[in-house]
Amino acid sequence: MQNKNTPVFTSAFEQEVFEGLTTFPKHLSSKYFYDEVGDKLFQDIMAMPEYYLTNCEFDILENHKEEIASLFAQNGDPFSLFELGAGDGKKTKILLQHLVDKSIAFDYRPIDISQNALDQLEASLKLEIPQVSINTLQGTYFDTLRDIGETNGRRKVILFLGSNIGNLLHPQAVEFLINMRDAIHEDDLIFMGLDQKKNPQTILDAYNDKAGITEAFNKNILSRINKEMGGDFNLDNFLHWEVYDPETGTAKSYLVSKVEQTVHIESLDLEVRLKRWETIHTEISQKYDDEVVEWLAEKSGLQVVTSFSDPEEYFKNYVLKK
Ligand code: AVJ
Repeated sequence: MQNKNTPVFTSAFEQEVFEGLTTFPKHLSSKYFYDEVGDKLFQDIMAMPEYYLTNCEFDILENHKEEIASLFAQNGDPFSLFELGAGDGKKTKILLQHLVDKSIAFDYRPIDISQNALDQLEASLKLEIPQVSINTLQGTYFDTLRDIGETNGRRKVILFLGSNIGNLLHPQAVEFLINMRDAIHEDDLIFMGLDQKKNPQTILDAYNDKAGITEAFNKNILSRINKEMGGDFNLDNFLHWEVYDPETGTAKSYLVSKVEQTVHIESLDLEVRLKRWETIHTEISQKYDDEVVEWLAEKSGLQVVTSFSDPEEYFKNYVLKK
């Protein structure tokens, strides 16, 4: 398949770029959207009116914080609040503030792939809610789940907000949930936000904003290849294209080549040829309903304890345990 010798990769990112661009159909992983520029673009996305997910989850946390906090606190033993993919922590701060106000004993352990995001989160928390004891951990979900599993002592609550698991296909999501299950004990909880199936137009609009922020976010992976691997992608030669399949609940993002082109990536010693209208698949954003969540939980050896929703049921936060 490969028309070049496989180069020596200096990172997983390089290896995945090489593999994704030397296969058919081409693909790149959305986990590489997030450098400093990508983090900022995602914050801009969360602030867009079309991207309802953030506001819905914010409202759910705001409206149900009492109930959520007492679920987390259980019998009052101190617990560790882990958060996978913490990002800017904007929504989490509602819970953190409430836990502090209720004098509930906990420490906060946000995890993110982006050290930049963690630094910003830690700095802002020191200013806004200085009572919170915070320990950041940089890494991928898979690495850090192992670390969580090896952390002994306090009861654990793992936050996984923002429908972040939606970037995974169901089999990978199950694998991931099994890893989560292995990282927790009987009394521990998982609190997971999952975007719900709804009017397909609403979903499409959330991933296809007129201002082009999502387009810039999607194309940031090409910018990163340009910057970090000496690529010469011309971003104007690509269209951002979003599709949503209401049957499967899967939203998919593509970069579509508007022209026949050859791209050179220096550090991979790679020439990438793209035909006119050829696609690079970059992201899935899976949408769920209660039945699918029950099924995922069951496949992963987890139980759904309860869930919280906004009035329109656009978004739900599920509480899971072993
Ligand atoms: C951060 C994975 C939840 O899929 O909705 C936003 C990322 N992509 N707009 C999502 C994203 C395009 C987002 N997640």
